[in-house]
Amino acid sequence: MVHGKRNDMIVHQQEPYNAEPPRAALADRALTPLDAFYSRNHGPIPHIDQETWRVRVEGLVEHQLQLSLAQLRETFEQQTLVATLQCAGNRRTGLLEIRDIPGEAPWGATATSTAEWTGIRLSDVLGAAGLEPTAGHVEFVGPDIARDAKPPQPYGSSIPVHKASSGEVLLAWAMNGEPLPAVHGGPVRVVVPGYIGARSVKWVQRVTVLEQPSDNYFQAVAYRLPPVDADPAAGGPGQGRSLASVTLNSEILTPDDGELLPAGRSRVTGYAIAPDGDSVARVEVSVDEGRTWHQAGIQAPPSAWAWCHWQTALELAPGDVQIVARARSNAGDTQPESAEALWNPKGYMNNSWARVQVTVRDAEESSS
Ligand SMILES: Nc1nc2c(c(=O)[nH]1)N[C@H]1C(S)=C(S)[C@@H](COP(=O)(O)O)O[C@H]1N2
Ligand SMILES: [Mo]
Repeated sequence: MVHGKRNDMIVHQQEPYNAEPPRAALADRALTPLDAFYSRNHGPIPHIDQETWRVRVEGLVEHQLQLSLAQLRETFEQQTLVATLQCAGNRRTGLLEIRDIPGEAPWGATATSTAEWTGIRLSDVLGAAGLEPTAGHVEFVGPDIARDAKPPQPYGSSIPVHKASSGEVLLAWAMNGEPLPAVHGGPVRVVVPGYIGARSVKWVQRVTVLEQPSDNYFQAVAYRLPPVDADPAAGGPGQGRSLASVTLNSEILTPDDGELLPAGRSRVTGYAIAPDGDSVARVEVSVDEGRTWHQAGIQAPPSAWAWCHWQTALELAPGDVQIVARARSNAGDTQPESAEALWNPKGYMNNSWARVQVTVRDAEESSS
């Protein structure tokens, strides 16, 4: 098992390791087992001794801190919460059908997973350090050198102080009750519920309070939505919109794309997720290209920052059938039908209708 993952992970890259699980591995499970949780890495996975690991807290603070894992555990109240991580590149394949996106992995439906995270609140650490009045953003930096950055540099990101102080942002050392595996940022990572996965910095070693957003490549250049006609190589600080919250989205988890099904009633399941602060209000499924829609049953999400699973049973007639799903949020957000207008040169944030193609055999064919 490479990096403790199932053997049937869809591996986009071995080094750095980038892999997502088969759709069925996520179906019907509020929490994703560790061996199926997608993993996104921009550099080599460091193996850090939890005894020697330290995090420094500095910048616009009254007291600089340097804390070991034992000090984090002893000094601050433990907090556990469930949060979904979702890569901004999740569902990029839908954008690749519109136009090529060189240099970016073809993530499918499952660059998203959910865990129960245990650690301490970042807000408690910032409280102990004391924020200066000019504090505007909190930057996180890891030790892994990303060679896809220009120039190559340690992976980093930042979030606004209002999010950092919200109490839901964690410095986490456990995942589903297990010590945080190295591939997911152990011994300690940041978890920013509700935001794109890129902000949840793994192996965090430095927390710096800044006036402005981080100038790290992954905050200032990548993970922005540039204007549609921009040259991807010419992206620069301040160009386009910096990504923070996830967007309203849904996917189909069973049946799988390309699956062969017997005619009759078939169970269709999937996940849906709402932007930070919102919730999924409705999921609808169509098997006639969106002419008629069936409302799916939605399971209560395991937390305010997590996906919800949905399911329905549909009568499928023999032939080639496209199953389509779309969600609506409590705020009235909807998913666009087509990915056409969503295409962007880095291939982020595809939230067009989910589609899988299945072949339905009639009863005689299946028994022969
Ligand atoms: N240090 C570090 N943190 C990182 C990354 C990275 O490459 N290095 N990748 C980010 C991205 S883009 C995502 S989507 C999530 C993925 O977290 P996971 O590998 O635990 O699923 O980690 C984020 N944190
Ligand atoms: Mo990501």
